[in-house]
Amino acid sequence: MLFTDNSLKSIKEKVIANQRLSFDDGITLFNSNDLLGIGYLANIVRERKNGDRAYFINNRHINHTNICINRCLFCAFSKDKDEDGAYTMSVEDVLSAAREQRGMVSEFHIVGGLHPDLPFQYYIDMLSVLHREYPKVHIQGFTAVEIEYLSKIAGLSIKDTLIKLRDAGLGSLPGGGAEVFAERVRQKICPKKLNGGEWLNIHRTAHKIGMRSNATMLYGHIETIEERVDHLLKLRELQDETGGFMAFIPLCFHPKNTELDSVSRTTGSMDLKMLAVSRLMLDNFPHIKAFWIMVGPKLAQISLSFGVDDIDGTVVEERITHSAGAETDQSLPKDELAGMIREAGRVPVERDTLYNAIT
Ligand code: V47
Ligand code: SF4
Repeated sequence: MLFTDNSLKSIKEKVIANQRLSFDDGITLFNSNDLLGIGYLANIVRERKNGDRAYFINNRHINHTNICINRCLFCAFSKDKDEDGAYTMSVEDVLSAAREQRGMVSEFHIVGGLHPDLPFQYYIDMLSVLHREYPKVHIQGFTAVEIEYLSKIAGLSIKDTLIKLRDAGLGSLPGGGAEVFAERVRQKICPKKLNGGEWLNIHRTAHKIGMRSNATMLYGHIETIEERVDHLLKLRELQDETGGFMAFIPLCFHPKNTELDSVSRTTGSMDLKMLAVSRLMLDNFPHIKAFWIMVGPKLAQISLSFGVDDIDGTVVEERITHSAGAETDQSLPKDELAGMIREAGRVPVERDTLYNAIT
């Protein structure tokens, strides 16, 4: 591989020797325009960890309410309680949405806004009825932001909140709500949200009770590359401590219908670089996921040669990115996901939430 950027040479040596990259290496990678060079390096790590396998999951997203007291500036999904388009699904509605799949999925992915009035029991009931009817379907639900809010409503510690939710059927936590950990950024784009340390602590607590989780970063708005690298290193540090993260999912910002609509959409080069640099910096994360709903199926496919080993799943219904102008479909059938992967020269593996292959 011929590198067009000489500054990548020392990083190449570290990657080949399986050595950890530093903060400065992260900055060098983000500053480099040698996309093929970066992708080549990320592919080495990807193949070392996951061979030729590329994962997808047969899942169903359910967003139970869009009413949210936080109103983050980057969010086009949330509404105030009395605003047009505000909705809240009853527990019965959630069950009906789940029944549309007739139990054919292996995961329900449930996230929503911070509703001012719903009691803790609503969440316990939702999990209980889903778990009773579909005991084999893994429920991945509630971002750290929601867990913190639920702990306040329930008057319980984070640990006891997680245990109560787990007893009702919760299997793992999704990676949302992380945004960018830097306080400068949070003050500007999500001032009411829990801070970076609190997000990390909720995942730490989940991992300590044996619950696995994912991590995300929302990029392509006002963050600097230093803030991106700092975010990745904070995740890497927690993963060193607990080993509880499964996948990292960089989420590209969709500005339409948000308070930040003057920001341009991310480009293909930025998305691929973000995915590849994540693979290189997060040496202790087993999986890097390109959420095809956000980056688009075509780029998700190409990313399988740039560090990515997972393209998420069938999804079925997606409101968060589509409220913010995503032009992707809301669902892709299993055989199309598998076909995309095969055409990219990888071996499709249908997985469950915990990355066990479904045969
Ligand atoms: O927390 C909100 C982000 C997240 C926008 O864990 C936006 O496997 C882009 O976390 N443009 C929710 N992003 C989605 C999420 C997720 C998705 C798929 C898989 C997993 C996983 C997690 O979406 C939010 C926020 O960070 N978001 N608004 C927007 N306008
Ligand atoms: Fe609420 Fe989450 Fe949207 Fe922020 S990103 S406004 S917390 S739904």
